[in-house]
Amino acid sequence: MSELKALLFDVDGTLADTERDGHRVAFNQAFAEAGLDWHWSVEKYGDLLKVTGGKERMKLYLSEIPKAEHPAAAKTDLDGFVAGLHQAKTRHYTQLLASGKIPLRPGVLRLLKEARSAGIKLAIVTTTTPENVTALLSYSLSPESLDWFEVIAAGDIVPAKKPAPDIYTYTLEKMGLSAADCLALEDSDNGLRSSLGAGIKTLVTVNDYTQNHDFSGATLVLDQLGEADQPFKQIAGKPVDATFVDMNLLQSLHSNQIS
Ligand code: XBP
Ligand code: MG
Repeated sequence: MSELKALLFDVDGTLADTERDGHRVAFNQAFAEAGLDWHWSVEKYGDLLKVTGGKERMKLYLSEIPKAEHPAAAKTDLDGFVAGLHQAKTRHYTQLLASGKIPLRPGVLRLLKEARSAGIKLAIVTTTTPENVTALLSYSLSPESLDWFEVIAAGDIVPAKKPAPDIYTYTLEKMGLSAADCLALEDSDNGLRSSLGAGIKTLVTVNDYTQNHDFSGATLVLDQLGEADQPFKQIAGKPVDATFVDMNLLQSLHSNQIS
């Protein structure tokens, strides 16, 4: 049995609850700045989250609007139009993160520190744009935390985004590790399908947008990583006798001896 050598962290929804009050708000700010009458409500954004990638998400939204109503710039150069909007959105999003409004989820900082103390390698495996990872870690954690991660695999670095396994297989290759050496932490069905597609055991912490997703194949599904004074709620997976996720629990999940 391979020992646990690395934890592979998803970002949006896993490290922090970034979608509803972060990305969605930034998209709407970019739309308003561009003079578009587009506004993504909390509910609409939840529908659009079925597509990963902000540029891909805007193209999905456009596909739902009659072509005659598309902005002129979208008709002449769709990719250029979407790329320009996405750059503006990323600027708004990183400004939002700089305001410190998006905290890390419970247990994330504690688990990162425990893993580092235990000599476990860390990586980021995300669909979001690299600048967003830099901003989240810098503002919600610390600038030096960027060095905690051996690999930061993000955004367009791979041809196919989650749920394709590409971003996870890319990370394994860069780290020189096998799937059996690792455990992934995810929040969504797209993310789980991506990590499982790469053969990696996965722990899921759900959020408001993903709580009803299909998490078949996950090793454990929780409402959060928890803290000593803030126990998690187990949603699926073999019952564990822990109340918060620590390295002991992750080691036992990885080696199949459910504690
Ligand atoms: C979540 C995503 C991203 C974000 C938006 O990524 O699908 O597209 O919603 O970020 P993950 P961008 O859960 O894999 O961290 O606009 O930069 O794509
Ligand atoms: Mg996610």
